[in-house]
Amino acid sequence: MLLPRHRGFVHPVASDITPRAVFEARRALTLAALGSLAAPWSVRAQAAAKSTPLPGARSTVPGAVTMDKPTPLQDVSTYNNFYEFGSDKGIADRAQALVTRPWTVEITGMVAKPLTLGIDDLIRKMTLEERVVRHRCVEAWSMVVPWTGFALRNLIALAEPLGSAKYLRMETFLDKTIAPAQGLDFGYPWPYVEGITLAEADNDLAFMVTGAYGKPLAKQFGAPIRLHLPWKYGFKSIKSIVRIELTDQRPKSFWENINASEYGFWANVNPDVSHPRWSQAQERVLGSGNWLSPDTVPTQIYNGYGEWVAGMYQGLESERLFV
Ligand SMILES: Nc1nc2c(c(=O)[nH]1)N[C@H]1C(S)=C(S)[C@@H](COP(=O)(O)O)O[C@H]1N2
Ligand SMILES: [Mo]
Repeated sequence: MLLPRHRGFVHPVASDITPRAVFEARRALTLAALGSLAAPWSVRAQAAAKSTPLPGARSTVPGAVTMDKPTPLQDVSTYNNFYEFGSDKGIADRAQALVTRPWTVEITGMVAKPLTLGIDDLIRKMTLEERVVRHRCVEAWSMVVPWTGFALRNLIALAEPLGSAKYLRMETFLDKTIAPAQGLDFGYPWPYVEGITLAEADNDLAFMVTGAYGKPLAKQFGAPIRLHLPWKYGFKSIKSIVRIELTDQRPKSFWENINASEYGFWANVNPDVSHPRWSQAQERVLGSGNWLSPDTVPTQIYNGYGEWVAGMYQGLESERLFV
């Protein structure tokens, strides 16, 4: 991955952080607004608004849903990594070629009940919640996004993993008529693949995303369904997923196949472990700043989510846990 040209960054300062009361009122409004969208989204969203606690302190992940101010949609939706549509950040237009219906997600491998679900049936099965979380790209930029979706574990549970399963291997679509870059020979091992341990998939913070900013997921964000792992570098958060395989073999990811020395399996965020080509100590926060003098904030270990995730790595200190 190349260090991106950065445009428009600003870092949140104390006055930008939304007071809790305002934040909670806004969340309530957002969930109410979700209910007015088209089916099946609205069916679930209305149910979610009625039956699930509002995010924030009352979420299934107490305290983890941040009160950070979301990065403006305009910035997040025009600066994307989605290599299927090219290696530049301006892929949003090209990504509109993605055909998201019909779309199926297969859960296979070491499971008692292999499943293939149409995306709308899948979304109807799940209870949606909204989470405002930070995203830290390995290229040292970050953003705050209000995602809608559900805990990954709730999806995996439907397939009843066998005791022998240790990892999840996830795959993106493969179709060069939609994503011409997949037909070009740059030595990229398409389709995009990512992997995590079953323990990581079971973590409260491992989130499957089907919406953002109160709307169904825009194509450039990885519609119709993508992963978000807020404590890991962004490349682990695979977009436009079609297959999840449970396995006892550690999956080799797309980026690990391209350059294992730069992109390891664990890839947890750590300001003290530099990427071989740049420091990870600071991050440029996507926003409304001036690209000539981008504002930066210090990067936090596990992207600030250590309280929820650090325990998973106890006893694994001999592994290369960061980048
Ligand atoms: N299929 C696929 N998933 C992907 C990528 C990609 O190129 N292809 N890029 C990753 C990287 S490097 C990042 S930072 C995030 C970017 O997500 P965003 O464009 O929604 O910000 O998606 C990740 N998921
Ligand atoms: Mo990234």
